[in-house]
Parts: sequence; structure tokens; C-alpha cells
Amino acid sequence: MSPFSLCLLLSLAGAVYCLPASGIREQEERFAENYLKTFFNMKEETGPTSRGGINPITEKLTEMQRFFGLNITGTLDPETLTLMKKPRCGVPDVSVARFSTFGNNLKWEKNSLTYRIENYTPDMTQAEVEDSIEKALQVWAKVTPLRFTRIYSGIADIMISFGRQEHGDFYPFDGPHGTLAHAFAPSPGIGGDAHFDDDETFTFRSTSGYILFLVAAHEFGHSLGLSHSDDPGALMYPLYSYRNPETFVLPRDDVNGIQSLYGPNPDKDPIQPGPTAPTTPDVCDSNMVLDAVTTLRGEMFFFKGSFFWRLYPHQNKPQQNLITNFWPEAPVNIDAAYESQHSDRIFFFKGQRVWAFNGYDPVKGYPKTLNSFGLPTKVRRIDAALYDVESGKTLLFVGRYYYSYDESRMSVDRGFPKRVDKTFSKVTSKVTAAFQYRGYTYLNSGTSMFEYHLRTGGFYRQLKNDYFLPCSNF
Ligand SMILES: [Ca+2]
Ligand SMILES: [Ca+2]
Ligand SMILES: [Ca+2]
Ligand SMILES: [Zn+2]
Ligand SMILES: [Zn+2]
Repeated sequence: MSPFSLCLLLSLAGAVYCLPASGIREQEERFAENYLKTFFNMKEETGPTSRGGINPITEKLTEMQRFFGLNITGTLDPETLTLMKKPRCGVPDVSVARFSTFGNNLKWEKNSLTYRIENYTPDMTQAEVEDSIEKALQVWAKVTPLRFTRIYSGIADIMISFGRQEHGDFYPFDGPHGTLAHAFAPSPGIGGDAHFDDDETFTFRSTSGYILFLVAAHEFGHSLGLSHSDDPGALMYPLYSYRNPETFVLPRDDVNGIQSLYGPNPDKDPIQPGPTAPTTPDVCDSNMVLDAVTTLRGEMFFFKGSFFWRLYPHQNKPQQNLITNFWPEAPVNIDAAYESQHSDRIFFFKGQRVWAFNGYDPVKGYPKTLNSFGLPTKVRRIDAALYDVESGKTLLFVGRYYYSYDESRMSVDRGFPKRVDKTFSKVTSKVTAAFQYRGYTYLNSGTSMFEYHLRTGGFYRQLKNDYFLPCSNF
């Protein structure tokens, strides 16, 4: 008997079909078993005769699902299998909390460390590799007393190399995708060293391929003593996610982690504190004010900071993702968003710029300016936007006023702006987010949400803005 029961969710009428055992299924079970052995420390002696009656695979699947915040089913469901196939770091996910260290305070006993780049990837110029490595180390130096000096011969604390498959340790790489790199915790010899899988395509700044700076910054976290974090916003989260390297700031969870080992940077200028470390928004924070809400092809999307939550119909567990993981070209900390059913596009607003995507693909000619929507030049940013399915108009909220925009004429309708409270009674302060869902119109103002029927102008009820986004701490 196979330990897995694999159900595939087919889109046919939304029904769930359990497929009979097949070659593909066995292959996927082997793949999953291997994943659990590699990353969740599953021991070899698995099988029907396990102690205590709990199948070790079920146990490890549960552990993995908890770590990644998936639905805990204890089975190899499609969501779990999809996550297992995502590109990631090769170091096991031994932690079960936010930031964690390797235990026993495994750290360097000195603040001055050396590094050496032993070889290069053919994917990038040598100068790009050197710049990526240097900046990745500076990510950690900025928030600690640690300082890094490059050496060109001999043995450095952190030896950096590119290799493929079996490359001299007992942890062979796996070809393209899957594992991208791995690194060793502080200790003499191989400790601190970082290896990159040269079967990957590394890149300096492109959104295709893996950004070497991001992969290296993560690996150096291990080189310095950090293990994986289950905070999806943390650099030490085990899965690769794209972020803009130009604007990257080490997240708060990682700062807390590394400072628990080495303390803060003594040279830091208190007068110029620099950008603050981003924190991951918590869906259970009842004071959270959403940046924007929109639908997209039947799902609901809730934006906050660098993140969004995605809610599938008939599912009550929202999925948290980095915006740039889905739309690498999109801004973060957006002002507003809406979906146009007319053009099947999603629009993001930030400051005076507007981005458009067809699903996840950028639309040519964007970003454009707010003026291209026919708004007067005095409007520097908008607060919220919604698309009214019935009239095909887009409502753009600015302070106490709103405009009606006609997408086909590409201009603002006559008679606008209007006062928000003239149309939407009860809304007396700034609209912070707006959307339509199942025929109803919702205006968020701070932590409140007002429900209307737009055609009749009827007000239905006042709700909390977490009405559609339930707190789901497990
Ligand atoms: Ca070393
Ligand atoms: Ca690989
Ligand atoms: Ca907003
Ligand atoms: Zn890692
Ligand atoms: Zn290695």
C-alpha cells in the first residue's frame, strides 16, 4: 500500500476527482518522499510498521504544511505538491518558528570575516558576480558589527563557488530548478561556505532567471548562523521570491535574527537611520488598514505593503504572497488597484503612475501617468479605485471627492469630481480601498467597510474590513 493518497483538482465543473494509481503518481510520491527526507529530516525507516501508529510521512507532511502555512491535510494534496516544486534553498527547514538559528548559538566568534570568490558563473560578467556578492554581504554588515574583507588566495572563512551536481561535498545539486544553492553554518573548514548550483541561470537584474544578489544574501544568512524562517516576508524564508534588488531592505524578521547573534551595528548613524526594515503584515491584526482591494478573474486580492492575500471562491484560508512574486514589474505599497472586466486588465496605482497587467503579464505602454486617465494635474495620487461592472465606469477616489472615468473614451466624465458623501452616505472620512464583489460595492475607510448597492445608491451595512479576509491563525 502506498502511503500517499493523491487527489487532483480538475477544473471540470470544479469537481474533485481521485485518480487511480499511475506511473505519474508513483513518481510524485517518490519526489515528495525525497523532499521530506532532504528538507524535513525524514528518516529512512518509513513504512507501515512505524511506531505509535502515526505514519512518518503523514507526520512530516503535516510539519511541512504547518511550516508553509498550507491547509494541514497530512496528505500529498495538489497545493503541497506545487509548493514542493518551487525553487528553493538546499538547506533543511529545521525551524518551526519565525527566525531561528542553528542552535547552540552557532556563530562566528569574531566580527571580522574574510570571503573569497573561487570561480564564476558563465551567466554573468565577473564584475556583476563580484558586485552581487559584495552587496549581499553588506545586507548583513549594515545591521551588525560584522565586517567582510575579500581575499584572492588561500582559505577564507566564507569560500564562495559555483558547481553542478556532485561538487565536492556530500550534498550534490539537482540540475536546473529545485535547489538553487546551499551554505554551511559557522565553523572552521567548510563552515560558512556558500555553493551555487550552476545548472541555474543566475542574473544580475533581470526578472527572468534567479537574481544572484538575492540568492547569495539568503545563503550568507546561513553562513552567519541563521536557519530558515517561516515568515514568508523574511529573506530567510526557504523559497526563492523575486524582489527588486535596487530597493531591497533586509526585513525585520531577519534583522531580529542576526542581531540576536551579533547585536546591532555600532557604527550606524542615528541621525540618518535609513529605510526601516519591512515587517510582514498580519491578517489577524485588527488595526490593519488595507492599501487596496480588487477582484481578479473571480478571486479577491487584498494588498498591504509588499504583500497581498489571495482568496479563492469557496475557500476561507487566504494565501499570503509577495506582490513581486506574481508581478515582478509592479510597485509595492500601492495606493489603489482595480480590475477592468471590459479590457480584462488589472491596474495598480502608486503616486502619479499607473501600471496595467493582463493577468500577470505587463501591458505594453505602461506605466502611464495619472494624467493619461484624464485627471487634473493637481491630483498627485489617488486613494482608491473601483470598476463598476454594470456601467463599465471606473471610480477614482481622491480625498473627499471621486471621479468617474470612462475607459473607452479615456477621459473623466462631466460633472465630476463629486463629493463622496453625496453618493455614499455614511462615508465621512477618506476612502482607503474600494471594490465590487457579487454585485455589491464596498468602500473601506480605515478599519471599517461600507456596503452599497451602487445603482440604487442604497446603503446596506457597515462591516469591519476583515469581513472578507478572516483571521486564520492555525
Ligand atoms: Ca569556511
Ligand atoms: Ca538546481
Ligand atoms: Ca488605498
Ligand atoms: Zn536557505
Ligand atoms: Zn555544496
